[in-house]
Amino acid sequence: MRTIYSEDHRLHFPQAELSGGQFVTPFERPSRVEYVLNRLRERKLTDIVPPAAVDMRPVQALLDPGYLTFLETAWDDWKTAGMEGEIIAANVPARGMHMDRIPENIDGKVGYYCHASETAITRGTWTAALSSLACAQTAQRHVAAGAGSAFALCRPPGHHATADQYGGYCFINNAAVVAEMFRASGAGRVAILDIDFHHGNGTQSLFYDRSDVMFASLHGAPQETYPYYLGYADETGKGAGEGFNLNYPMTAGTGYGAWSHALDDAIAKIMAWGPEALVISLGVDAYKEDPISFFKLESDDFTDAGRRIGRMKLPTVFCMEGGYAIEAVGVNTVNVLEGFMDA
Ligand code: SP5
Ligand code: ZN
Repeated sequence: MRTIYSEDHRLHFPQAELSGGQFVTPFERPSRVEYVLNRLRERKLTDIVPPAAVDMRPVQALLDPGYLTFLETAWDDWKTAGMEGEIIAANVPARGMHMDRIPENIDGKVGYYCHASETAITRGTWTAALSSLACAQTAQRHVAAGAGSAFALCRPPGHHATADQYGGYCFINNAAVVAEMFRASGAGRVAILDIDFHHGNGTQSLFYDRSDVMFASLHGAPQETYPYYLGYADETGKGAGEGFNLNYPMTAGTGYGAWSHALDDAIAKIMAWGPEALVISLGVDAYKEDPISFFKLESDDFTDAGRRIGRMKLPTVFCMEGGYAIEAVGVNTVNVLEGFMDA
């Protein structure tokens, strides 16, 4: 399986993440990717290529153009306004306030376009986010051209980003753009299966009223963990999209027994629908040692999960999402890919 990778991800490395009332080194940091690259090489998965140029057309179609302009210009606007530090949202349009009026002031704009203030924007964030997107797009073209699968080693990740909000370490929803590109390249039905520990709120929101893209997510229950305000089992889609959104929230301490049961259910429902392409939001933060998560998967479980996904026998693009037990991220990620190829 080919890996698409760009070193430009390194341009996104904020100094700080707001966590537990303190500023800490972000959990989502550049070294995560180094562990994945090292493990790919160790396992001789050495077909690692840089992405082609990003294509903004499918992105403009799916995401809010004002949001994209904001991401592109936020750093300069922040500095021009005399702000000393990195961009961190200090305000949000909360209950009872206007949700649809965009302030002119950059501090106000930041809150309008952000849903989680743990995520900072810094000088290189936009370039890095575009390079991450480019990896996903190149992987999609490779698979659309007939390769059975591809791995987009995306960083920063994407599945928490909506049409007009960043957060959860995500800026552009790579997996959603890949699904949209599969639709544009002729697939009538596309499934997105999200196995990151966190609910893929961004992806869900982008396709919630659509029947051409099915979204399934296995994640920590929103009562107990980020993103807190979405990801309940009764969110099944709306309008034409009713029945095309599947959430599997699970409680703290969930191990591979219950988790793989949910995976099998999601896979069965996806297969019964008959999609022509599959996008995997590949986070490995369901791992037992993950510092911000609470599932109990072992490294071998990721191999088994990959095998179950591989048995779907669908053209598949893997987009890297989360995973913060840094030294195990490489093994766990590559285990999924090897299980997939072994199926
Ligand atoms: C892509 C992805 O996995 N995003 C995850 C975003 C999680 N945001 C909330 C992080 C909360 C960290 N607080 C940790 C306290 C640890 N004791
Ligand atoms: Zn996650």
